[in-house]
Amino acid sequence: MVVKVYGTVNAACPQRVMVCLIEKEVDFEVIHVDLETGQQKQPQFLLRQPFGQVPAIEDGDFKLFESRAIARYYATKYADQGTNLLGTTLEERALVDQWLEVEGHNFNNLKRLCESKYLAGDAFSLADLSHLPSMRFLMNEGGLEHLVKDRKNVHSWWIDISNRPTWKKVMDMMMKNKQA
Ligand SMILES: N[C@@H](CCC(=O)N[C@@H](CS)C(=O)NCC(=O)O)C(=O)O
Repeated sequence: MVVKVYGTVNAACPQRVMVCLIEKEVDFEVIHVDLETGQQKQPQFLLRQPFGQVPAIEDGDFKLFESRAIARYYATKYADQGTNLLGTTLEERALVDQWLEVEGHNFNNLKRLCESKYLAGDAFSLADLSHLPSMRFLMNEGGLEHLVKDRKNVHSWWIDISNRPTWKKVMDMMMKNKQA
């Protein structure tokens, strides 16, 4: 049974989950929730996500909401499949968690990239992945591309992570959805 992702491919938080599932080579389908008509606030959807937001997932009998919790769940559940997004040693894992928290609560602190290629060290991780949707929004609809381009390390990091085939797949899904 494939994982059901409730949300829309256009929104940043469901995109965080989708790119994680693609990195972990987990099949999924998107069950469209129409944010424009407020479907996410309907009583039936509030049973899945009590705050009336997307994404939420259904994986067999298991249900979960909050995009970072979902991403962490799949990165852990499929630790030996696809890209290792969590690090290997206890310390590497702690650093991934630390930078994931920073992304969730303090989005703008990317000075760390002066010290390492990726946020939690030398390897791409959940902490980098989690930035993809909000960075894309910031640089496009947000009109703040200069904030990235003016910072050499941040720019190189962005070019690297946004060119991952997995993120390009999510972007293709978004484009197709917009054209439909
Ligand atoms: N902390 C939540 C935030 C979810 C969230 O803000 N979702 C947005 C889309 S990116 C949404 O549902 N917006 C519509 C609304 O708030 O009514 C998560 O990461 O899942």
